[in-house]
Amino acid sequence: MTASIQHLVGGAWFDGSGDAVRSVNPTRPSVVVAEGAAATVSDVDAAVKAASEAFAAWAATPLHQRGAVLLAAADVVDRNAEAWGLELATEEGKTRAEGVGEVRRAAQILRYYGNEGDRQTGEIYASPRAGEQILVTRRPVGVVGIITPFNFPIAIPAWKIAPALVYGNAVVWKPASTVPLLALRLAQALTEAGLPPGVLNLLVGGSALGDAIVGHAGIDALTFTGSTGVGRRIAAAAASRGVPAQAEMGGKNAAVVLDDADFDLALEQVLLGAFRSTGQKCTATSRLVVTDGIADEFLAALVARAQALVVGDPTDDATQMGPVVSESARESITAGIETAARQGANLLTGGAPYTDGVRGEGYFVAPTVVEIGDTPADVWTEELFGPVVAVRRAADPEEAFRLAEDSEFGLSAAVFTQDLTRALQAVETLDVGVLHVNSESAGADPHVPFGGAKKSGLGPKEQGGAAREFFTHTTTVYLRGGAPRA
Ligand code: UN1
Repeated sequence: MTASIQHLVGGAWFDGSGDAVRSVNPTRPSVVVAEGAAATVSDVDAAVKAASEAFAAWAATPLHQRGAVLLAAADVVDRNAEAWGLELATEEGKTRAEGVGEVRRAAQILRYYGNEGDRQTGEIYASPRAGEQILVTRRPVGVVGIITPFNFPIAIPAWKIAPALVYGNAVVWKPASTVPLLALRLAQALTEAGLPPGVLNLLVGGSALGDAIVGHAGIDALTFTGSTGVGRRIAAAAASRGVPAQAEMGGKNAAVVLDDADFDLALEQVLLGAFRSTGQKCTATSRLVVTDGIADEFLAALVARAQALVVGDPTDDATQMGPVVSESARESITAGIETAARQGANLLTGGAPYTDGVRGEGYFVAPTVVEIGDTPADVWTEELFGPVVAVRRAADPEEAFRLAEDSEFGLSAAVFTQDLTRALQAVETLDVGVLHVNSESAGADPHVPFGGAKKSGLGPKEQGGAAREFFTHTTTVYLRGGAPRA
């Protein structure tokens, strides 16, 4: 059954009056998953107005009470995890198990921030002056514009919206129009949990709608996850209006496998990092550096495992990798592989289109491993956002770390070694926001900072206590009394 896409402003759901929006099942593109009409620029005005009007009362609501709404929403999300996880797999293309896992992760994030009332909310400093204390308190920033990508259609929204709300902000949210269904579900969960009208407003539509939010004078802060180009544009627009922006952007994450690594563990984790979610994670392993002593054996095993992956309908439980999200994604990934071949890369596996059954019909790309040498190759530097890993060999660990660092991005990395000295060297050498020692490059926990170094991110990190830096600002309070009354 096709779901209908609606928008939420001021607590009321309504049909859009803009261009048609439709999401299709990337496994069977003739099947429409959700459809409706986009929200319009005038809906943005209405949403910002509703958010501004709701803001003061929400900000004045006790933190524990705001948190209680998130905790109730977490229960709704958990209760629906199986059904919504299946919808997610159907609309986005990751496997059902990953879809259900992502929905549960969203619940976990809501729960983490739901408990914020039980944590420290400010600081107190000694004053150099007698009779004075210095307090640092926190206030919400106001109306936050939130723009989220297709690849984690409920977890990424949860990790932006939950802290925004718990710290007392109001939200205008635009999810990716290619995958809107889980956005509707999350907004429904928060509404059912008792979030007051206007505190969260949801508008579905394309980039014009995003631009209208980004440029709106009533938006006090902007947070975005998605492509590097768009992230930079949003940050520039925010700077020109004098409002803070947080942008989580590209990655070209390396896994470094050293000679002494636990071979089977490294193999399994590189495979997961490269091909889970069909490689469509900003934290996916898209580069592999392997030292000469095990390179032949490791690459042969990786190719064999990649070829053995069960690629197909993500709602079939035997499937290990589903399609990419859209036809244009498939085209750009395929073009990237062709460019790699033209630039002299050695295609170890993948690269050929599927022609059989559902894989011929849907937006499938085979797990692809390409080895490159010393000559420049775009596949080494540019994010393809698909199941493609570019490999280079290194003579020793120093060269391996140098190659891992050979990127303008610095989101995540994984290092496989059993040598403590090498692990410590990686911690000291690799300039990344997230470093995994003996586990895959992807993954995030709600209670710890998430985000990139170098050109992968702008603004404060996300999740955990770090999120507070973006969704609040501090007031330094110099607190003195007077002489006691006689
Ligand atoms: C993860 O690695 O589980 O867009 C999360 C992305 C990241 C989230 C990755 N912001 O892929």
